[in-house]
Amino acid sequence: MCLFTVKSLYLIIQTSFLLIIIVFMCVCVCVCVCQVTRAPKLEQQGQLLGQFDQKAFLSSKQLKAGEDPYREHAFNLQESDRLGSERTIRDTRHYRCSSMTFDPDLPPTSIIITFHNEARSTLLRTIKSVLMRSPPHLIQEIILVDDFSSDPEDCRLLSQIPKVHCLRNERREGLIRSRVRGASAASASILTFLDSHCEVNTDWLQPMIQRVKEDHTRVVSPIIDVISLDNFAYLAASADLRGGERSHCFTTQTHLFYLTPVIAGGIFVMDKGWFNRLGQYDTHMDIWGGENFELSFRVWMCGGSLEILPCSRVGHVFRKRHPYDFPEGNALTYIKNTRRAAEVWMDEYKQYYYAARPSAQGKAFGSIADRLALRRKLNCNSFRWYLENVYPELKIPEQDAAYSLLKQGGLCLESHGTDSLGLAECKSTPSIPASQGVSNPASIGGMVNSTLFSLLTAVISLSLFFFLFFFLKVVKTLMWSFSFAI
Ligand SMILES: [Mn+2]
Repeated sequence: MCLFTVKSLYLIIQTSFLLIIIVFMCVCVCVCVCQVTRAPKLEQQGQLLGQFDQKAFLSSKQLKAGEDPYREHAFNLQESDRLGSERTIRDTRHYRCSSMTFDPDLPPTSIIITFHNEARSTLLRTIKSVLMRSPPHLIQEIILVDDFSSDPEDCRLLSQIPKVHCLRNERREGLIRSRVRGASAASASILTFLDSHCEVNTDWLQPMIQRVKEDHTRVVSPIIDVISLDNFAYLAASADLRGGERSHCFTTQTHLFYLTPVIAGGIFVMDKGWFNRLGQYDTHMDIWGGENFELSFRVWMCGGSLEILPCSRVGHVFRKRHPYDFPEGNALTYIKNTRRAAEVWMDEYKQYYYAARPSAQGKAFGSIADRLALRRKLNCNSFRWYLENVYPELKIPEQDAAYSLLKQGGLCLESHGTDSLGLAECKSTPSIPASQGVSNPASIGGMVNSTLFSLLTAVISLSLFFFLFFFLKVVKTLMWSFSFAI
């Protein structure tokens, strides 16, 4: 009788221990690995969208049966439409980011999104992700600039969403002049430029506004995660910037940032006064391309700095080709824009730009007199200063024909021997040492950080489990020998 009670007690203890450990492990793994953005409640949804009828907006422009889903937007439109206007995505930040604190009095920002014939589902997802994943008091307004899309209805309908205004260009102006128009209309003191096929992640905005509030000359960018153009999977980009080297990572209390010589340019936050003082953008640049170099050189050389904040994450659909046409041709526009950047900012180093792009010689690029005057007025540093102080790792050809690389998201800023800088899709180069981060897929680095904690927890739980298992085995044996002794 006594033995029976002891045995059942032992069984009960054993089972409860097992159950507790299994539940504990499941919770740990779920909380840490599958951390995702929170879905908004239904009543919140109503408040977010006001009178806007998202079902009607999305359903009136669906892909027809048999149509190539990649044709119009260079991404899988069918998959984007299937996802609808919102979804939960994985929180790709380092787990320590979620414990960061911010000033309670952060200033609000105007979000500026320019678009040209964007797919309705991706554009609406961009807007909704901003409304759902930003503290409402930090969003002063969302300014859409419709760069003469074929259907003016997109702009009109989206203006029905609370806080959203839409400006429509009367002719095709390109990203640069559209952004300047949006910035001029902005009423907040901080500007946030966003691409039209993005999804912002948990607490993306606060780290960037915090850094700009502390010092208005900082221009800050998030880590840009990759949204697959085929299946729209949200993939974490590597947090290892500057070729996997972490020496430029600083922390001030809890705020993590990397200084960067160039930003990708699609997504960044900048003080409006500083944006205007630095001469906004070079509005003689057309459509797209090169403006990120011009802005990056100008910010650094004229007294500001560029940062990437690993605790701020925004997903972006990287595409392999431009889905829209350039009125003067893709290559000509890119050459005109980059040539303007080189002529105004690169001093004697522009020879390397021409060495890499001999076709740029003799191509028209318009007058740069006003930009040179701006550079003099702002008393900016030389390009040599920029190379020596901001990007000393970049070996210029006359010193060393070494390979240098800066990576963000799926894009790489590369210099190969005598080639000049260029932002393009990352090429896998097996001859480059792994330490330079080239052969590592972009998604792995970022995941390592965020899953390290969960792996550790799992290992501890497993050890605990085996320890208890063997401990109970020993107890069991002892009990048996004890019962025989009786
Ligand atoms: Mn884009």
